[in-house]
Amino acid sequence: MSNHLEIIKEAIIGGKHKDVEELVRSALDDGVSANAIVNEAMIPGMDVVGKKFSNNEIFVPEMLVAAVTMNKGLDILKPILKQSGSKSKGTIVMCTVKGDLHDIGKNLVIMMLEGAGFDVIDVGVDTSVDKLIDAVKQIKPDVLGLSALLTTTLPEMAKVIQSLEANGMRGEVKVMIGGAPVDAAYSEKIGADGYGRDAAQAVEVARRLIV
Ligand code: B12
Repeated sequence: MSNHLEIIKEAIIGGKHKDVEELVRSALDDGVSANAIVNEAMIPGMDVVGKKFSNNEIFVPEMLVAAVTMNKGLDILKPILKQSGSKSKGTIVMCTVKGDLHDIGKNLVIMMLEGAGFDVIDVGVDTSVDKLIDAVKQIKPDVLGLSALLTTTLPEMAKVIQSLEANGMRGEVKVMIGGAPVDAAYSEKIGADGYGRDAAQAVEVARRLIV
């Protein structure tokens, strides 16, 4: 079993986007859980990619092909992780904030939230404050989830909260934030309602916020 996980991790690191679907299917066929594939192979693989990028061992094209590989693998796992048929536990609007194109973490959070029975509306990446205000007005979600991976896009999270306040909407929706540069202190500083370190914590935070 651990052999499957090691091979999938290496496929992410090496950007083997043509092989990943078959590798994931083969692991599932041999009884490896979708959760293990995500948490013990794919995410650790992306961590290695990040470290290599930081050390100038790889560059944006390699990072991109690793991301494509990750997303192809996730596409296969999505229906398995998604819970069906149960009553919705609440509605969540999710996005990556303006200026930020990273969506792997957001997509994982969405998969886990859906798996836990929430209805999730994905408004995409590079999402402007105005688009989010419109989405909250129209969809009336219980929770607005914001993802950011760049230190330069973090301030967008504060802008969203300020704009909700300015529009008299802050009381209508809880705001949950996450992404690699985000932490609990930042969440408190900008007045968010919750912060999750990973997709599993995102589910815990959403459960706590929707009572
Ligand atoms: C893949 C990747 C890319 C891909 C993105 C493809 C895609 N479709 O997402 C591409 C190649 C496009 C890319 C581009 C860039 N990237 Co990039 N990228 C990465 C990389 C390697 C992995 C990110 C990732 O997917 N991680 C895996 C997921 C599962 O983890 P995650 O996103 O953190 O999400 C988890 C948690 O944070 C949490 N979470 C996430 N969102 C939310 C939301 C909520 C509400 C909650 C509760 C939780 C939560 O749960 C998730 C699941 O567990 C990281 C390095 C790293 N290790 O983080 C760099 C990294 C983020 N990138 C970086 C940089 C610099 C860039 C570029 C500026 C490079 C360039 N010179 O062009 C551009 C910026 C483009 C843009 N405008 O967004 C830097 C950021 C540095 C910084 N401090 O700001 C990093 C850290 C690399 C580095 N070490 O320097 N990147």
